[in-house]
Amino acid sequence: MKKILRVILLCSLFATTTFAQQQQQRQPLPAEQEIPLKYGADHLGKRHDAAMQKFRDNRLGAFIHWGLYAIPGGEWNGKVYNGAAEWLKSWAKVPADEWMKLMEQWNPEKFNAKTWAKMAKKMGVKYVKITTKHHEGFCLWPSKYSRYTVAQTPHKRDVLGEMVKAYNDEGIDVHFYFSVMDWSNPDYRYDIKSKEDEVAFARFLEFTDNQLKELATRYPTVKDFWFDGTWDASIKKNGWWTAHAERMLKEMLPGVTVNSRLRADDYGKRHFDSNGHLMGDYESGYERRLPHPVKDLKVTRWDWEAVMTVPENQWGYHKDWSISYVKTPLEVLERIVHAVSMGGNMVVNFGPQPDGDFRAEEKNLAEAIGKWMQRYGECIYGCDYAGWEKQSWGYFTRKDKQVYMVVFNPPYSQKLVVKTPKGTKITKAELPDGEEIGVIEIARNEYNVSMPRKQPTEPFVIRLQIEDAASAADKYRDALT
Ligand code: JFZ
Repeated sequence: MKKILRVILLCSLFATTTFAQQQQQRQPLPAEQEIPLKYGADHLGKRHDAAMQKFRDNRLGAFIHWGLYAIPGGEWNGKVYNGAAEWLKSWAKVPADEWMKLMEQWNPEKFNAKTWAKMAKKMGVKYVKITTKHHEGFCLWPSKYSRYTVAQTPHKRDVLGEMVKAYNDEGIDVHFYFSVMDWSNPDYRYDIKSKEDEVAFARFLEFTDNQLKELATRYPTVKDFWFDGTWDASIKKNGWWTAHAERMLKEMLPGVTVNSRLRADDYGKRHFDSNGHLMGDYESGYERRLPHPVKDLKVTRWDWEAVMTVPENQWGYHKDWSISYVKTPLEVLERIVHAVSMGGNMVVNFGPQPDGDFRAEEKNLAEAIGKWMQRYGECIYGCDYAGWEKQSWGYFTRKDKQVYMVVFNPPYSQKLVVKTPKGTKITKAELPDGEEIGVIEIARNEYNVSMPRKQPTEPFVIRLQIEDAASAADKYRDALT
């Protein structure tokens, strides 16, 4: 008997150590075991300053992918390419000088930044990310460091400047997308294999610094830089530059936020440094996909932002959307809620037409999302991960003492099951307009919330008022065993 007990004791000890070890592996290394890094994370943990809080509270954003690629719209020499339209130059192997002839056709006669800003406002987005320069190299601002800018087109206008002003006038924050990889610059290198590469790439990084400084100086209200095109070996071998670019922008623009995709550390490790710390201010790896709402809860430890296309994979304007599945407004909405329920932001992409107008599908989408946000936006803006167990009817979000149930799949039982964490009590359930909703406690930390009296015809929100019940008397007694 004693022997059996000893075996059990040993086994359970063994089990606890391995579990503890596993837990430790998923956390960053203890400080004394960390590798010294010159170009690792520039701060540890979430930022809590006002600018970062604003970034986080905004929650819903729009992406604008606009450039020369909008003109061919996925078609080159009579052939339609199914790949992302903004990559057409690469799919159709068009040389840079030939591609840049598209500048002669850049004349978006219907472009009106104020109309765009009104559309964004109506959609309920709190910020807009704009492609200042995509991989093709065409600049939406009159950069003095490049020959390929809006200023050298028949249209001539600084469309970026007009957008910044119009969005800001509507109270919408502007974020800049910037591709480091630049197909128009002969100094760009995919890798560094010779002295010549090194010299050319050093020139290229100086050019990039100049463009970044120019953007920060011309448009000082910019709130964020979202870097892209940073995956090549040339950048990974120059991690120092990514750390420098982050610091330079932060010195020029106090409070500015920078995405993790910019960064590489001393060893070329990207997004998370060699010690497991997130670089930049928020993780930007979720692209056209989202973390699993139960298995991937680790993402709630850092800030993150997902970006999403409406068709499967088109960012820039593509003339034929029938080549892939196009998400419905309800599907887009569910992804927005999904992201916020896990402490992330969601950015919905738009690819404006070459004439400066938006395609009908995008206008409809913006309107449908806006209508819902108008009614239920309180479960999105300023909300965060609630820490409550996921239920199959939908998602939880939280703001202070309010937990929002966002119901996408009401059950046949008409009872919405809610399980609260230990010590938390629901004191009231109501619709956003104040109509009270029945809620009964059916077991310890388990409730049935009723459906609204009027059967909803769209995803809806129930606001729960909560209380830490630590002080309240516990009416349930465990049986003595
Ligand atoms: C990049 C671009 O190449 C694309 O054209 C678009 O601008 C998009 C927003 O960003 O594409 C990527 C970049 C990174 C990943 C996927 C697509 N990624 O990390 O999964």
